[in-house]
Amino acid sequence: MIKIYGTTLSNYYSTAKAALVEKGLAFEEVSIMPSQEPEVLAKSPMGKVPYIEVDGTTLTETNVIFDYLEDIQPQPALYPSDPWARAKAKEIIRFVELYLDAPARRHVPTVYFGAPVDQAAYDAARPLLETGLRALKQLVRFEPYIAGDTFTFADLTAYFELRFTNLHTTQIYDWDITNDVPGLGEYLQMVGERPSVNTVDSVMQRDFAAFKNKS
Ligand SMILES: N[C@@H](CCC(=O)N[C@@H](CS)C(=O)NCC(=O)O)C(=O)O
Repeated sequence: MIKIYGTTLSNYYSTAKAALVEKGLAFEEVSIMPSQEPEVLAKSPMGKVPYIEVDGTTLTETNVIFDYLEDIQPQPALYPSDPWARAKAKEIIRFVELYLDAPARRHVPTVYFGAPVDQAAYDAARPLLETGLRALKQLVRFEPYIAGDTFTFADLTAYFELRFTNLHTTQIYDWDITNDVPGLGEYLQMVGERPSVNTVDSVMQRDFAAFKNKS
């Protein structure tokens, strides 16, 4: 059985977990925080979560995990079969990760752990996020899904990573990014109602609230 390692506080962990749920694959969750400790690095070379373990070996990077899941369990398909449409879905995934999640992530110490706002991050991340949103606006389809008329891994990525981005922009800049991309707010609401996403997100929200209460 596939084991998925990480924490329910992680948006990427939630993305990969929702992909397993969508695929109808049996899996076991192992709770672990990202870390640079040797035991974690031995399984996840960057110390990040999520990673999955199959037959004693591990695989990292959420979009690589997507590809593996699609190969071992082709149905229900979570990528379009047409090569161009598939590549366009992957393009959205890449943009969300590199140009939105990554700059927003600079504020994790503040948003997750209550550290003071980092002025260098404050100044650097905002223009990057503005550029990322402008770029994303060119790619999104909302027909009704982000990459077209079928639900794909790009929707899982968009839901968890853009909500993560918005949590950070709202708290740090008082900036709701759903106002910048027409249709984004309604789209996120629709995806959030999907059973796989709703189930995984509810756990993430519950655990995040408990984590914030404790810290
Ligand atoms: N590119 C990675 C990103 C995963 C990631 O950034 N995970 C966060 C938790 S949401 C993490 O492990 N952060 C700790 C770190 O960056 O050292 C993926 O696609 O899985």
